Amino acid sequence: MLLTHWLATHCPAGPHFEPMTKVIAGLAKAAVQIASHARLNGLGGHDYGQAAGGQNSDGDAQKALDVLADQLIIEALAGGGVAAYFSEEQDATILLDAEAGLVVACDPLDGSSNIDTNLSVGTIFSILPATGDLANAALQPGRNQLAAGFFIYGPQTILLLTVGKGVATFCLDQDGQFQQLSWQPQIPETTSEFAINAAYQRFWPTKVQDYIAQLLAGKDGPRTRDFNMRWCASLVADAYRILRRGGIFLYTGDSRPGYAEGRLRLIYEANPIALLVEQAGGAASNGADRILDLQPDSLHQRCALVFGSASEMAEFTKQPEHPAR
Ligand code: AFP
Repeated sequence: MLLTHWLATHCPAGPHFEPMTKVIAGLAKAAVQIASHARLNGLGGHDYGQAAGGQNSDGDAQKALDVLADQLIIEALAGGGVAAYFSEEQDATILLDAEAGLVVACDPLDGSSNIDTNLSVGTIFSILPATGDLANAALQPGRNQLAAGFFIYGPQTILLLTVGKGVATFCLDQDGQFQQLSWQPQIPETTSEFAINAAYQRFWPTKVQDYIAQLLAGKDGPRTRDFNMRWCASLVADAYRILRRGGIFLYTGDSRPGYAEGRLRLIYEANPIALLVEQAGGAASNGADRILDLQPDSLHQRCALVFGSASEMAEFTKQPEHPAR
């Protein structure tokens, strides 16, 4: 089934039906263009991994494809249905159609430090109901999301999408069309695989230190089995793997300056990933509280993000907190 047909037959009926089908189709159109630029990076004099000269809201140097992806999405959303657009690459709200009923929050190109290493990158999106104060309409808890998903640009370009009734997946075919896959993600309840950037171990809270030490102890330790580790430094790639075969992903706060709340952003990274993960039977928290219940205070605020297989999430959550040693 083509994405357009799936949208027409699966988006919830009601006032948001028509704009939601238009918005998701618009995001897919932008994703086809982003995928093409990523795939052809280095040809025609283009180097999309190079610094674009600007900085994003957090002071991260913007890559050329960060900026291009953001512009392609804005152009696609200007087609209608969206009152306001919020982006990792934009300091302020982009007001579009004040009469429209939806707002969209995006990380236009997640994992951009991987562009010139030919690793998977992606576009993460969250669709929320527009509220009266459009400038702050993204400041809603993630449980309000009407739809969410991400495109991953890797060996395949795949869309993972939820409109609140499970997760559907679509693969970009050779004709530039998203075709539905039979895969409907259900995260395995248990796992023996974890994802964390171990380079920062000395900065982790003691709860994370103790938990990871137990996993590393393997079958000789309290978990009585060996664990494997993966870290893609691309949230969409780690999330895709976990949605496919289970696992637990951890990016919590740590003692590095500026990392008290970790690295990932609540509104346009943690919330959409958390909705997909819960819709696929997993769990997502900030280490203590459900991500989707967190009330954002500002557009670019960071939050600790732990997600994955439900039983492993319970194992991490019950790990006692200790004062810093
Ligand atoms: P970039 O977009 O700057 O590459 O950051 C990617 C990311 O936000 C997320 O996709 C990764 O999970 C995380 O950062 C990797 O962070 P570390 O570089 O600290 O491992």
